Amino acid sequence: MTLHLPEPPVPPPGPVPFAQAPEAWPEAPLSPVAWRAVKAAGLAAIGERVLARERLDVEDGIALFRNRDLAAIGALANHVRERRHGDWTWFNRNQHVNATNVCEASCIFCSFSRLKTGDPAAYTMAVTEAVGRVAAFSDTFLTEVHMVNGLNPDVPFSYYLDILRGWKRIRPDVHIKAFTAVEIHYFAEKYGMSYPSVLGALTAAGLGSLPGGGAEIFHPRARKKLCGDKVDADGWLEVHRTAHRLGLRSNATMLFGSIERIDERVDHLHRLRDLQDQTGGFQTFIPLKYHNENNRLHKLGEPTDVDCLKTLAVARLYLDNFEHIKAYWIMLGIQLAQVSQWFGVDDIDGTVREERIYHMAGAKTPQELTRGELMALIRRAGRIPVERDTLYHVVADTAEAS
Ligand code: V47
Repeated sequence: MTLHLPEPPVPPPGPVPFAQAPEAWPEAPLSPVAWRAVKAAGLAAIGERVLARERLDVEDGIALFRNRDLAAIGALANHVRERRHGDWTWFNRNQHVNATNVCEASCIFCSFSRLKTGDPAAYTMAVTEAVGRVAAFSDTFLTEVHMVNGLNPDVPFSYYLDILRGWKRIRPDVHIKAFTAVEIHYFAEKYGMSYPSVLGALTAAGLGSLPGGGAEIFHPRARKKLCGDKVDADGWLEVHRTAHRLGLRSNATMLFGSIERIDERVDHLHRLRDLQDQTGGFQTFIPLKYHNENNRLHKLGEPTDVDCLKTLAVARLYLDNFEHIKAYWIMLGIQLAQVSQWFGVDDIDGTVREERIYHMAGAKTPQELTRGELMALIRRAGRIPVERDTLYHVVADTAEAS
């Protein structure tokens, strides 16, 4: 089916301002002990640039990943994290919905999708069911619904518009963060629309921002192996560029710890930093740890905790124009999410409720944490919990730090 919708108006290009000024926090010096560790790790030159707020280059990124001294890398990342956010760690109250897992793409790391309608465990919720998932919690405080889906060839574009409209009807105040760039690209191809018209129609129906999924690894060698039949890096980045131009904020992810090389991780970070320089529209970077159950890469081990912490820390150091680095507690585990707050992380995502993608890939974390549990896990890690909405406004009566 082809929908012919008018192109939405395009605001003038230009950077979108950060929600919070990077200079918001006074800079504390790196402790002498930490600096000695940085020097002993052979990272003095990189450390000096970090302290001077100078940009790291590709070779620095590779050197950091190759360096074995996690404590030294973490100390630098923590310095940057505290420079931007002090002791605050952000979280939100959100709900995840995956309306369909039917997916034309065959990404070898994915445990969630099913190729065809009718395959065992394939599902497509009726619009009323998807709307009902949010309606069921109408007495619970919520600021965000997060939806991502498979690339389902059997539903019309109106299916997604109706879900968004249904949610807005029952929860007009809730921000809807939905559809990866891969889905937006798929809608454009399948329904014969441009990126701006897809995004314009979804926004008119209630979409508030884009999540960061589908980025995987941008480098063509790894991408071809991991997910060769979905949109390439340029397409993914172009969708986000378009979203930012239309005034939508978005997130970015990187699937790490499967078959990618270190230089491919740095290439990935570099491409994101480049686009952020041009648009300023990314809010948060979320490194996603590869999970190995129930997918075609199951023979691979999962990345170690050391690798997870290092990846979060290097991301904090390399992405000097990203305001937030998120440790998604669902995929990292609660304890590592706590530790990560000393390795560059300032956000741990939200209450979540009903997560499928990671639990089908073997995640052992709970399906949901309450606001109290999230706040306790942040406090026990020695940080101050601050509840936010999707766009990082402090939720008024829960500003613990103010
Ligand atoms: O795009 C799928 C990844 C992503 C596996 O924007 C896997 O706030 C590891 O993007 N092992 C979807 N990773 C989740 C996502 C996300 C999550 C939380 C917050 C936000 C945000 C975005 O999950 C996919 C893919 O990269 N993924 N399967 C797996 N076996």
